[in-house]
Amino acid sequence: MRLSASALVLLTGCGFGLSPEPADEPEDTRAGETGRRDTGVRDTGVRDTGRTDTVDTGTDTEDSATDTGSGSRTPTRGDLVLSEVMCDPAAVADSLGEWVELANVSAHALDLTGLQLGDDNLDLTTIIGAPTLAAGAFALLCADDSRAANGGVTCAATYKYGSSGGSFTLANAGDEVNLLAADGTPLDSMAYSTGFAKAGVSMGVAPGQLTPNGNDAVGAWCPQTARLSGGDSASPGEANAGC
Ligand SMILES: [Ca+2]
Ligand SMILES: [Ca+2]
Ligand SMILES: [Ca+2]
Repeated sequence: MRLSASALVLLTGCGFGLSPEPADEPEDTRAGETGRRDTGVRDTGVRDTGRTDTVDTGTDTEDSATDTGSGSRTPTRGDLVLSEVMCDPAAVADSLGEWVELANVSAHALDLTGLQLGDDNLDLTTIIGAPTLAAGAFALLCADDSRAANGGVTCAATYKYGSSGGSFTLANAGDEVNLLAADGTPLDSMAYSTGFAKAGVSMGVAPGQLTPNGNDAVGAWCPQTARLSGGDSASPGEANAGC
């Protein structure tokens, strides 16, 4: 019994020891070749996947449906309105005193991080700061956030002032203001021509026209006459006076 069992073990061991060896060699070789080919395939796959993910994440899903974690959400079209512009400050230089006011006309707090301002010549710039704007509230995006320097307004964020790429200005004769979400989605725009901007007086949208389409008519905009500490007139950060 013991001998026959040992013999079986030996025979079995020899049998398995002989047969796998020749079989392993081609398998290993194939695995190596396949692995090299897979590496090339995987590189292509990773590139493709990365592009797809980047596009998907930056566009629809997160911006339209995801809270930002602080109870606010990223704005979509209809949430924000360009409500007031100080195109031609008189108390201070334009490079210090220009600003754009936004109104949150949605029912949600909005995370303004990454908002972009530009004109039709693509003077596009991303705001500096990460403000949250409460539902129904107004906030200023400014060339300069120092109240002592900018004519006396409080700013939620700033932008790079200038009329070349990566900066933004409000021309006195005529210009456009385009507001884009962080992913480039257009949120609102307005345009004006000569005669719209008045020295030392901002222009604001009448409360009844405070929608992305309502502010497209020049007649919806009117001078804001509350006096600022610096001497100019505007209604920064608060509801506008009617026309
Ligand atoms: Ca100006
Ligand atoms: Ca508009
Ligand atoms: Ca205002």
